[in-house]
Amino acid sequence: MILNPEFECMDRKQLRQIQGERLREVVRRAYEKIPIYRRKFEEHGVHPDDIRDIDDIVKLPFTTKEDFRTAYPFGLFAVPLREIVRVHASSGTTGKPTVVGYTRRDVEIWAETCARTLACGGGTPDDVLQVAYGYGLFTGGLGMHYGGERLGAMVVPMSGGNTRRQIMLMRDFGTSLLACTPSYALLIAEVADEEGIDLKKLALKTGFFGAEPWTEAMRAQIEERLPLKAIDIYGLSEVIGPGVASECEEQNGLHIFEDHFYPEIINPETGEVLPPGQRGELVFTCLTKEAMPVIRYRTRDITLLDETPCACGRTSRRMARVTGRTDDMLIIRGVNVFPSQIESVLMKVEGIAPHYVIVVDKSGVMDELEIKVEVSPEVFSDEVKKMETLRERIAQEMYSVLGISARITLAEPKTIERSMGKSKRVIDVREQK
Ligand code: DLL
Repeated sequence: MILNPEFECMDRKQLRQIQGERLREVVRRAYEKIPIYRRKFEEHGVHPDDIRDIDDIVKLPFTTKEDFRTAYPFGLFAVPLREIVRVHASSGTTGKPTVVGYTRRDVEIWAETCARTLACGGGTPDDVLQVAYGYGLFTGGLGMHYGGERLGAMVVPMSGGNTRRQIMLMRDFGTSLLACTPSYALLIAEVADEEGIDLKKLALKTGFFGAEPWTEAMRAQIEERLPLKAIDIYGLSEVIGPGVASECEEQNGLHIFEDHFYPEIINPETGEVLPPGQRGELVFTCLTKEAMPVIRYRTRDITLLDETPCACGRTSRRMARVTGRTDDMLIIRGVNVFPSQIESVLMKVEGIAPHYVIVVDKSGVMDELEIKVEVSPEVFSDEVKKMETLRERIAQEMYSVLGISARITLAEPKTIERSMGKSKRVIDVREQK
């Protein structure tokens, strides 16, 4: 089911025209209402009159996380506070959170793009949607909640955690759609195993997983263990929350809801816009947001854009699975290492569970990489030799992919901390030294 075929399947020439009109309007509003934008435009030597169509977007300066910090808490709002009906905030790892605001119309648009997400993955009004993303300042819970209601599904607002209860209600209510982080989906599978509940007997049909990076290998595990169709969904608070892009049932790239969010891919070092198919940093412009019209926001997420047609009939460009962030790349002994590379190696090794932590430390001047990974209960054994062989196999595979050696530590089943929301898998101790 396509929720809004008029826009989701729009002829691309017509779509570009609408994007141009919306850009003109949003740029003017930002310039007139938000002093930070006016100053940035002036410093960059660009005026709203210079923006005629969507191609002119490259004339505009980028917005960064730093701008949100400067504007804390409400300096990026384009409307008076009395028109704001909701705020959310993302927990900054350092310092103040990033605050985002919505007018009534923004909330309506957001509900629609989240409903499009659900429909994109196969959701219908007949479904029961269990929302196990956190409710609160995080956008995941309330975003998918409103999306579910807008679709007409029956929404079960569980929030994250309380896993046994999640499973009980999943069974009793006939949950068919599950929305949570991919790491939490795996914890649900694990707890169901412990409780002796066969998830295969439940009504689960589709999972809407996002808010953190995951891999194809992890998708395969989730689809087998839950079992359901695992759909990758993407979004970020600065742009709106979830509901920015979603895979369809083809599971071949995430359709961007381009009539609201205009994507570009840039070279993160030079800021130059890259052609379709090239990997780089994803940049978004909100074309319709009233409260916080974010222009050319640098997400730091790394992906590429695919312009080829999709069998589902939607005409929007698709973004590839996010493989990492420009700021999550670890430099270890001079070698660039992405956590997603480590995860894909681990997922291929039989006998280990999808729970791991990456610890980077320094011993003297040398960087040290340690990967702690859990062994699955079936394979875990007291036989030192068996465990040693497994450890060596992982170390070898890791070396062949990363090009540097890593210390592999095998952990006993269920000893690595589980996450109910976004998981934190990288601990860089060097930062604290
Ligand atoms: O995580 C919004 C969201 C909620 C998306 C629920 C999907 C589902 P933030 O807390 O602002 O917003 O974090 C945004 O999370 O820049 C990415 O780095 C990461 N991220 C989100 N979705 C994905 C995904 C929400 N599907 C940041 N794959 C983004 C990889 C993702 N990373």
